[in-house]
Amino acid sequence: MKRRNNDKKIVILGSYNSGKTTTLENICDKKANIDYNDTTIALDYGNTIIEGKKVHVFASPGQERFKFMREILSLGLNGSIVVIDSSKGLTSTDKNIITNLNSNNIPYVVFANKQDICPVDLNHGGIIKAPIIATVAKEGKGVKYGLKVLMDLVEMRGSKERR
Ligand SMILES: Nc1nc2c(ncn2[C@@H]2O[C@H](COP(=O)(O)OP(=O)(O)OP(=O)(O)O)[C@@H](O)[C@H]2O)c(=O)[nH]1
Ligand SMILES: [Mg+2]
Repeated sequence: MKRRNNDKKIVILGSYNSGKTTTLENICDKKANIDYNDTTIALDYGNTIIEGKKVHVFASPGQERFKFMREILSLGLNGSIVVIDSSKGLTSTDKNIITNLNSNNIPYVVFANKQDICPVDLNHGGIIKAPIIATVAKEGKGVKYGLKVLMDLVEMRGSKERR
């Protein structure tokens, strides 16, 4: 990956099977996956251009045994999308991820995914300190809008830091 100064790095996190790979596939123009039997075992990568800026998007594996990949992929990130399976709610993995993002002050959005099988329940006990966006990743619903919301947060962070 060629990363220029203005390029942004976004990492998609969340529990096993929540829809991270599907989300990446719906927001990126170019993409590659490393998976086995349809579950991500290393990473997914894709990129897209938003308002003239290149955005590199990585999706982590959800299985707990690949937690180390989540940590490697998160190095130097500008922002994160946490994809939750709304039919399961917030898992302990999701809670750990969100707590980490909160304490490191990283811009993020939460995708309440699989709204087609479970209509929105946005009351997640108050730990989410970020916009929650209803998505149906497999139909591409809400995902591009959600990325745009995240990129606005990332931009706001950048302009605060430049002040
Ligand atoms: N009903 C429904 N199914 C979805 C949606 N998004 C993804 N899926 C399905 O959920 C399953 C898992 O999707 P993936 O995108 O592979 O999930 P993942 O989070 O990358 O999974 P891991 O990499 O194994 O953690 C697949 O069968 C998808 O087709 C959605 O919005 N609605
Ligand atoms: Mg995956």
